[in-house]
Amino acid sequence: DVKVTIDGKQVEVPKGSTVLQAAQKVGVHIPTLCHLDLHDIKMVNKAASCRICVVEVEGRRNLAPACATPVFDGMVVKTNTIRVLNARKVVLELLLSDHPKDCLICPKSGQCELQNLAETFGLREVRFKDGAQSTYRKDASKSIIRDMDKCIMCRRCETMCNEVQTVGALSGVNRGFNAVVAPAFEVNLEDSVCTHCGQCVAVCPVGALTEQDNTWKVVEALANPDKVVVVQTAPAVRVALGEEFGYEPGTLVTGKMVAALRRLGFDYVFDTDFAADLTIMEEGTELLDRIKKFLNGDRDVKLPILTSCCPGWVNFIESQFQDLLDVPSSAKSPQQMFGAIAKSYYAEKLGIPRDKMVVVSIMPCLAKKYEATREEFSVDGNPDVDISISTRELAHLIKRTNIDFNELEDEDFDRPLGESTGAGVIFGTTGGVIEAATRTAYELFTGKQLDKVEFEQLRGLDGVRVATVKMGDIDLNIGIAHGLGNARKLLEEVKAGNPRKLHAIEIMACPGGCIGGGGQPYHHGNLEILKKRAEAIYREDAGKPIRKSHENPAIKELYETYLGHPMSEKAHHLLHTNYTP
Ligand code: HC1
Ligand code: SF4
Repeated sequence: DVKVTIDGKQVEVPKGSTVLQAAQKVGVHIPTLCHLDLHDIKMVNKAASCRICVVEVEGRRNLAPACATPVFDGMVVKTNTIRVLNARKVVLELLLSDHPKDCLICPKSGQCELQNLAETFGLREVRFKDGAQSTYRKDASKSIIRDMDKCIMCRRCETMCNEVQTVGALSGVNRGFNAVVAPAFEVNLEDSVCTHCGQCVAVCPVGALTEQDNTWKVVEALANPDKVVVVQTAPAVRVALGEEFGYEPGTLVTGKMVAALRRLGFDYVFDTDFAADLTIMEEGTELLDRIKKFLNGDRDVKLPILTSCCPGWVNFIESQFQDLLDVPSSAKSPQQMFGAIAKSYYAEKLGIPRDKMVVVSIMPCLAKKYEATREEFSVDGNPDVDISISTRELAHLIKRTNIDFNELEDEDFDRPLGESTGAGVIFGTTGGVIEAATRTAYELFTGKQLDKVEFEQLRGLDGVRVATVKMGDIDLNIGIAHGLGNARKLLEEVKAGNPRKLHAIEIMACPGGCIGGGGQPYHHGNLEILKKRAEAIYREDAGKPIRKSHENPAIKELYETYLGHPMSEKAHHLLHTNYTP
């Protein structure tokens, strides 16, 4: 270890650490714009390009960037001298000289790291304002808006997309003034290999990458007297929405969220968790089906089965592993199962035609926006899910309509499509889908009741996890990956003949699963927040009276009165899909 003094405070850090790491250890905050260290998901953006983190090192003439300067024994660093502050101010002014000044109408306003710094530094004018400004074509996919005029070339998105997600949709092209981060050949994001996962949006410090905002479409639907507007809320929303209203990360706001949705004017407030239970019925049956065939000697059966509820992941396999397209479960995602059931079973119950119903989904995810528009998820041009908005967008809607969220009394979901179990809730965190499936598969396969529904061996935040669950006389080998780079590792294994003999694999595109989705409140680099959201998910599960999908009474009724049984012809038609390159 080496001893360093930072702003008069002594600290010992391992050799090879940077000044920034030493400062963090001793609680001295040094601002960064490009640098981002997401240790838990193995992402470090080391661009060292923005220079906002400069510090003074005793004995050195030039200021040094804290993120890229290694410590040495006896080093004395000052982070807040007038020279440092002046240098940071000039860096900001230079950045702003080539940055639009439309903060008032920028989608990132209030959450922008550049805006925050400009405010902290008390910038009231931009000195270098007469130079040319770079301008780029705006680009919008179904999920994401790229406004490269606002890009500060921090390269966080590139590191996320290439190194964590291994998608390679974004990279730096051109040099100098024309340099920009873009898809290859500068095609539109929609036409690139982008999976819509939204993780680039989650780390962009400015307004260069933001979500397609669908909130006004929701306002319009709610104002239309001819429509019955139904809303579904994804499992991971309730554990993060509170952050937008000042609650500690990990606070469960399920009851307030439901109350707020009623105040907004939705006719029925339902739960994607109901459809998650339904997914387990279909996917779990499919899993057991494949296993039974395998045990009966069928060597063509596709094992491991892959979960299919994450649309970013589906996009990834469709574009990058086209030879594996018959491996995932054919079950639609809960979002889409919900839409299909709402516009058939429930519309029939209400006695209305499907096009009188508008289905809105509240999702932690940006890829859900894209998924909702996929043609196969519509009937005669009428989509099963009409509008998908993110957790952040819901928070905006609630604030826009003067609802005092913090004062709301808890309310409960409507029935029957709001009835769910703990198994549905845990879908929202990595490992949860397969744990939910295991709870049901175990009981259906063995005919025995589980003494303990928690499968701790499937939980945690390691990027790739493998565990074995005893199911009667067979050992069920389960793989879990979250983050597409980790998914790639397991897929390569499957391609290489499945040496670990996995029977089922859960994959989620976003680090952490849906709790870390691209539409969640910004974590601003603090991944402790994801851990707290995951804990909240398991708390919600533990507090549910029913914790296994096959015991959900509304699901049982749906099968008894409408679908028949899992994988029935009707279920197949409404709840299953196939994948296309
Ligand atoms: Fe998810 Fe899912 S868990 S994909 O992460 O299977 O978005 O929350 O709604 O559809 O249920 C997202 C979350 C969500 C689906 C479910
Ligand atoms: Fe890459 Fe995901 Fe961003 Fe697409 S949405 S550019 S895949 S990080």
